[in-house]
Formats: sequence, C-alpha cells, structure tokens
Amino acid sequence: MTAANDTDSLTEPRDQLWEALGDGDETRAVAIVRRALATADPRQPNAVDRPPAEQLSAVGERILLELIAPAQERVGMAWAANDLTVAQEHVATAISERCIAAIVDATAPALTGSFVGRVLVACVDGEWHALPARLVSEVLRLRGWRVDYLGAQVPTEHLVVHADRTRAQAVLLSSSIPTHLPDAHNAIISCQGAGIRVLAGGAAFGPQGRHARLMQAEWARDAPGAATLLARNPTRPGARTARLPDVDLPHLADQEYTMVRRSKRQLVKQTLADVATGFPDMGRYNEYQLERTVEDIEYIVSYLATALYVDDPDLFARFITWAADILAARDVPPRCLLPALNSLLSQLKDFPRVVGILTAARNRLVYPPPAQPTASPG
Ligand code: B12
Repeated sequence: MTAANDTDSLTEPRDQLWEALGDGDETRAVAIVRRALATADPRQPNAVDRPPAEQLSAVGERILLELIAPAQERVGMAWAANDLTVAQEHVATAISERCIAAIVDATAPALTGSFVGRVLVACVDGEWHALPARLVSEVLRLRGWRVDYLGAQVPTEHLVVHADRTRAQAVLLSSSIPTHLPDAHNAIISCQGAGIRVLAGGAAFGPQGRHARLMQAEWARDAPGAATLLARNPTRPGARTARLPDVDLPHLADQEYTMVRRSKRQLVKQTLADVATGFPDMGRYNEYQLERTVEDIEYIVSYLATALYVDDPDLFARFITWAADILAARDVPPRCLLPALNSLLSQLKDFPRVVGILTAARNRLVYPPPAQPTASPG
C-alpha cells in the first residue's frame, strides 16, 4: 500500500469509508468510492498529460489500493482488537467486494480491449482470503492484462490445467495464512514443472517474500510490483525439471516436519490433556469453549509444522505473539499459551528443530521484546 500523508486527497474518504463499513452501510460505501474515483488525482508522473483513459485507470488503481485495501486492513486490526465482531467483519468484507465491483464498472471505459498478455490469479488451495487476490486482479486488468481470476482455495491440479489451457504467461498465487505454505509450494512446483511461470504474493509468504524465494517462486509485494516484474521479463520461462519439495528445502530430510504433521491428531489430544491437568478450570468449560480450545491447539500444531517446513522459528514466534495479542484483547492472559507450548516441548523433546522453534516462541512469551517506538524507521 502506498503510504498516506495528511495532504493526501484520500484521507477524508478513507475515514468515511471506514465509518460506512462499520455501520454496514453498503449504499454509502459505494457512493464514497465512486465519488473518490471522480475527484481523486491519479498521483502518477505527468498524469495530466496522459489520455483520459489512462488517467481513469490510474485513479481506479489508487482507489483500489489506497482506499479499499487500507479499509480492509483496518477491519482486520479492529477485529484483532476485539472492536469488531466476526459478523461485522464479514459484513465489511462483503461491502468491500461490492466497492471493488463498483470501481470495475466505472473504469470499464478505460480498457482498450487489447491486452499486453494473459495471467491467472488464484488463491492457494485451502486459502479463503480471496479479496487480496481480487484487488491484484483488478489492478492488473487496469494495467492492460487479461486476467483469469479464480478466487479462493483453488485445487492445484485445476490451476495447472487452466493455466495450460489458457496459455497463461504466469500464475499469480495469493496466500494470507502461513499454514498454507506447504500447499503453496506444491502449487509452485506443479506449475513450474508444467513450464508455467509463478509469481507469489500475500502475507503468508513472509517478510520480503522470504518463503516464496525459498520455494523458487518470484515474489512481489503488491500488484504494481507484480506488473513491473511481468513487464520487465515478459518471456521469462517457467519451465524447470520436475522436483520434490526437499530439493528446495533440504532440511526436510530430518523428517521432523513429516513426523509433526502425521502425528498432529495425537499431539493435539495429549496437549489438551496436559493443559486440562495444569488448568483445572477447564473442567467447567462448556462444549463451545472446549471446541475453541481444541481449535487453538490445532492451530498451534499447524503453525509449528509450517515453521518446520520452511525452517523459520520466527514464523512460529510471530504467530505466538499474534495469538497472545488476540487473547489479551479478549481479557485472556497470554501466559495461558505456555502450558500448551510446554506440553509440546515435552512430547517432542527429541527433535532439535522443534525444540528450537518452541523455545524461541516460549521466550518471546515470557520475555516480550520492548515496545517499538512509533516513529517510522530511517
Ligand atoms: C476479510 C478477512 C477474512 C475473510 C476473507 C474473505 C475474503 N473474501 O477475502 C474470512 C472471514 C473468510 C477470513 C477467514 C479467516 N481469517 Co481472515 N482476515 C480478513 C481481513 C480482515 C482482511 C483480508 C483482506 O482483504 N486484506 C486486505 C488486503 C489488501 O491486504 P493483503 O492481504 O496484505 O493483500 C495485499 C498484498 O499482500 C498483496 N497481495 C496479496 N496477494 C497477492 C498475490 C500476488 C501474486 C501479489 C503480487 C500480491 C499479493 O496485494 C494485496 C493488495 O494490496 C484480514 C486482515 C488483514 N490485515 O488483511 C484477516 C486476517 C488475514 N485473517 C486472519 C485469520 C486468523 C483468519 C482465520 C484463520 C480466522 C478463523 N479462525 O477462522 C480464517 C482463515 C480462513 C482460511 N482458511 O484461509 C488473520 C491472520 C493472522 C495470521 N496469524 O496469519 C488476519 C490478519 C486478521 C488479524 N488481524 O489477525 N478472514
């Protein structure tokens, strides 16, 4: 997202859109984005000298990335802080989708009908966060690409077949939740094995796309970055010889990932038993509370497996910090995560990478790093 500043013409619409999303007012939200489209400046070099169609595309891109996207990020922060319910979050997201559709409609006259190329945009199998992929698709369309937008959780085999059938120049793969990284890797390997170029993006791929690079995929922070990569090397071949995941990730040879993934059910069961022993109040939990606790423990084990997969203790530590913040915002002491981590440490004490990952996260929980200064670095 482009940084906003106080003189930015979108500051006011941003606050208005946020309020409309919070009120669940779709009509008002759509009117706000339409008005912003009509009044905002394109903010690109020599914009006023460009043909009106190009100016319209540039403003449309700004509204998508600098108005709608930040509103969605704010929805996520408000949910995390327990200021929005899950239902309100769903309402807001449905309205954001409607706002994107309004921008697509209003910018249609800017499309020339000739394309610079054809790409597929899809979410990794299991990934529900389709809205980021939709934003990427619409920006690329405005930049002249023919885009096949496949939406949420696309099974890899269908992705490869469709990319092949449409002779797409690249598959753009989106993922928000890191636990989908093994499936993302499978999609990357499968596409590349079929000669299809892959460009990955989304929060799951880690800071600076470190996990995408590990999996031999190209990575871009956002849609404009993807457009630049595609344009810089339009004929870059995707073909590689077929490979197994451990070619990219040699650490998988220690089998720690496979073992944790395969014994997930047993690990969750034992962790739940250990947590119940150390926390007798759990005996009074109702069915709903118990189900949520099981879900949380499953989530912890999934993140542990993912951190092993990409060999990144920081991935798990960041997840534990996130979980601690979510709990704290709901008046649950973050230290209640400790019994689960301790249980896993004792169950998996013979696995050095697991022990390293769990210990680093545990330390972060016990000795949280000092709060960062709010001023931006540099
Ligand atoms: C809306 C939403 C949902 C909706 C999604 C509906 C939809 N149609 O998309 C629903 C309700 C389904 C959902 C479900 C869940 N969600 Co959710 N969700 C969100 C929320 C609020 C907004 C997502 C969004 O649209 N973001 C806006 C876009 C603009 O941001 P973006 O993702 O960074 O995308 C930009 C770039 O990354 C990049 N990009 C993205 N993809 C790609 C691809 C390519 C190729 C390129 C080049 C660039 C690129 O371009 C985008 C546009 O600028 C986020 C909060 C957030 N900060 O994003 C949480 C969030 C992602 N969700 C979260 C969670 C935990 C979940 C659930 C696990 C909750 C649960 N317990 O069920 C499930 C997981 C479901 C699953 N299996 O995938 C957490 C993830 C935390 C973590 N540890 O990773 C977040 C961060 C909320 C939070 N603050 O904690 N969620």
